[in-house]
Amino acid sequence: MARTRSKANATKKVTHRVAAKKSVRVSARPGAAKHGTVRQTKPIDLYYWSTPNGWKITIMLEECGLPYKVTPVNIAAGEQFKPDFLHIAPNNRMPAIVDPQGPGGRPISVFESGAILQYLGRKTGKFYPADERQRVEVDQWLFWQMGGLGPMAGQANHFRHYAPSPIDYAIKRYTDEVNRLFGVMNKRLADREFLAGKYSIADMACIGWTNPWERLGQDINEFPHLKRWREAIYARPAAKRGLEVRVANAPQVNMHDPAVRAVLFNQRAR
Ligand SMILES: N[C@@H](CCC(=O)N[C@@H](CS)C(=O)NCC(=O)O)C(=O)O
Repeated sequence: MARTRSKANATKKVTHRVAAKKSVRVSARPGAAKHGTVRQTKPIDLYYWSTPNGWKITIMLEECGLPYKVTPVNIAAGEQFKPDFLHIAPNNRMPAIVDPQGPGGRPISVFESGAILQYLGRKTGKFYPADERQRVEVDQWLFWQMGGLGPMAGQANHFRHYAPSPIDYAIKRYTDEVNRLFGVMNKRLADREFLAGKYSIADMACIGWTNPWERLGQDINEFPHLKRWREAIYARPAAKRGLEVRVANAPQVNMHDPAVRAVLFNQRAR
């Protein structure tokens, strides 16, 4: 079982050890350079802050039993703009990973949470089916999250809680859009256990974005299938562990602090 050893100082490297499986299956998709099994002997470096986008990756790493090492990226302190991090993640956003045992046995870095989930899914052959029809099912809901649920929930959260003065139009627009998206998910989950049928990276991408349903102005009880799905994911020990990976001082971030707001909001090209 994975053990999280969090440290008070988020700028230090925090090591989260997971039970490393002896071998990790490499995806058998057509055209893959290498088939068979690889032994993940070196931990994957995860650049992380505990947010819904970060949890996607901790859930997947925990579910796959891959060893990983968490390097906190304190986005409230501007660590996402450090040159070393930008080299890995040019969009100055976490999460990102460096897999020391990438294709051909050489290191590879990946940014964008959806791309990381797909990469780990192909690498392990887990939670991302190789069968094309099943893969399309997963991809649809993964991209639905990346282009819809995540950005809309992010804007709803921003305008509901962080705007310097309330803008009714923006609050209504994004709260309604989250409501619509929750409705889409609820309908989808009415006749299947998970978004793509079987549990997959699409579910991992979405779960964290449904956690703050109250902050997003929603009542989860209006979405019974969504509620049931949330409970099914939280009943998975690995998913729960992934969702519990915290950086010790993250909750202390004061979003009303002008210095934090200057880092996180209204950035322009640099
Ligand atoms: N599309 C990106 C979004 C990542 C993202 O927005 N990360 C946020 C935290 S949830 C971040 O790093 N923010 C830093 C900033 O806004 O400067 C992904 O899915 O990886």
